[in-house]
Amino acid sequence: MAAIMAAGLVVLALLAAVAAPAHATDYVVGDSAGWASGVDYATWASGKTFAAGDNLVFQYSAMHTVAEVSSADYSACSASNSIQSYSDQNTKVALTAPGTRYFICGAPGHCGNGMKLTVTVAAAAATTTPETSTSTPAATTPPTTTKSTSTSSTSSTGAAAVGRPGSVWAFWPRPRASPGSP
Ligand SMILES: [Cu+2]
Repeated sequence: MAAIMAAGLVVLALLAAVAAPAHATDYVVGDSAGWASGVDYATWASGKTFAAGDNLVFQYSAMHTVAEVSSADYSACSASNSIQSYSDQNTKVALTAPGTRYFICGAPGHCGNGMKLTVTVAAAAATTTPETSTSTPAATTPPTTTKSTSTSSTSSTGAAAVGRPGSVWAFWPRPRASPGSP
């Protein structure tokens, strides 16, 4: 009886694992090891794809903290200018936007011993960025009297290009040779 129930739980867990990745994913940093000393977080993050909308979950004991820092402070293991710092031992950090995030432990010496994590957040999977190339005309002539400088500079370069005969046709795509010849 107990074995049957256990098997049923395994099946449910497998179904949940398969169904999960469509939406936001909570990544427990370090998996079962959590946020602790002696874990290689570069290896932990290497096989994962973090997308905007996912979350990092830091689970740690009272001897550790989580500090989100800049790239420079990440390299220097400095938590004194942290962007955000947490010590509640169960911290969920939302990866809201694409980019690179840097986390270190604020306890003295821990970051230097490898307790640091950087993740690269990709754009959300089904994001269709609209083509909003605002091509506003730049012909906003200023009302002041400084328009003579701009017109003279453009006219001089334009005259140089026009002055070379055949310069336009030099870049015209020539017709290919007869098809079939190698
Ligand atoms: Cu620590």
